[in-house]
Amino acid sequence: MKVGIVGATGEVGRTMIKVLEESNLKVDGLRLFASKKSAGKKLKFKDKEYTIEEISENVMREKYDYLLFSAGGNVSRRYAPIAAEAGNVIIDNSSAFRMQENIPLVVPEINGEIIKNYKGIIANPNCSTIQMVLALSEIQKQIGIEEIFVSTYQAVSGAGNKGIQELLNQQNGINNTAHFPDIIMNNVIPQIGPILENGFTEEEMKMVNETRKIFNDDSISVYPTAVRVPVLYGHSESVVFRIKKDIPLETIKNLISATENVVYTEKLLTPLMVAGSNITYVSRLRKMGKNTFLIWIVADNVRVGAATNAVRILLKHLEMRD
Ligand code: 2RA
Repeated sequence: MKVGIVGATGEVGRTMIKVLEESNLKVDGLRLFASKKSAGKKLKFKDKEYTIEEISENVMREKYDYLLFSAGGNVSRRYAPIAAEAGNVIIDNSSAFRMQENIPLVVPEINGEIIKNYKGIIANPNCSTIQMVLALSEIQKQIGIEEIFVSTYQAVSGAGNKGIQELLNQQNGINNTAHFPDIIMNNVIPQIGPILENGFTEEEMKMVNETRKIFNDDSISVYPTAVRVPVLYGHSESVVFRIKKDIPLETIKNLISATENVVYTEKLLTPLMVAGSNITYVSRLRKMGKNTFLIWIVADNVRVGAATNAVRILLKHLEMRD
C-alpha cells in the first residue's frame, strides 16, 4: 500500500504516522511531504527512517493508493486537486473542500458508505464536529434531532505545534501571544478563528454546517459557542440536544453507546484522561423536560478529531473496494 502524508512534520501529520503504525495496514511505500524548510529531515515509521521530501506539483502527479493531507488550506487547495487529477484518493484534513457539494465529508462510523469506490478528494471534518456527531449519531439515526446547543472547551493543540508551544512558553514566563488573541495561560478565549458578519466565528459555523452535511439533514438547528482553553490535548464539549419524541434516559444512553468507537461512562471524564485515545467519551447524561438531554463529550482532538478519523476513512475506503 503506497501512502503519502502531506504535512508530515505537523502535530496531525506526526499523529497520522503513529495511527498508521498502530493499524494493521500493510504500508510498503510511505512517502512524507512537507515544505522546503522541512525537506531532508527524517521521521521514523515502524522503526525505519524516511526522508521528508519537499512537496511539488510533480510528486503530486505520481500514483499513490492514498494521500493524507494536513498542511493547511492553502497547501490543500494548491496540491490536492493535482493529486486528484492523477487518479489518487486524497483525505484532506483542512477545511478547504469540506462544504463543496461534490466533496464527501466523512466520519466513517456515520456515513462511510458514501465513499465506496470513490476517487478524488475526501474531506475530514473539523475536530469539534467529529466528536459531537459521533456521540449523537445513533440518536439522530433512530430518533431524529431537532436542536443542538454546544459549548466547546478546545485544547491549544487544535492550533497545532504553535498552539502547544505558546501555552508552554507562557507557563515558562514567556508571554508571547502570536497565535491566540490573548494570553491563554490561566484564561479562556471565546474566539477560535475570525468573527464573521453574523457574529459567529469560523469555528462555530463549521459545527453548524458540517453537522448538517454529515447527518445529511438541513433541518437540524445548531447553536455553537467555541472556546479555547489552556489544555494541551483533548477537546471537551457541553451539549444540550432536543429530539423529535420523548425517550427514556436509559434508551438514550444505549443509543450513545451503540456507535463504534464511542463509550458512555458514569465516571469523571476529563481531557487529561483521554489524551492519546482513539475513543470518543461521553458522560453526564441528564434529561430536562420531555425531549431535551444534556451530555459532556471529551476526545483527543488530534487523534479522534483529525488523524484517527482520517486513517479510519482510508481503512473504510479500502474495506469497501470492489
Ligand atoms: C482548532 N478545530 O481547534 C480547530 C482546528 N483544528 O483550532
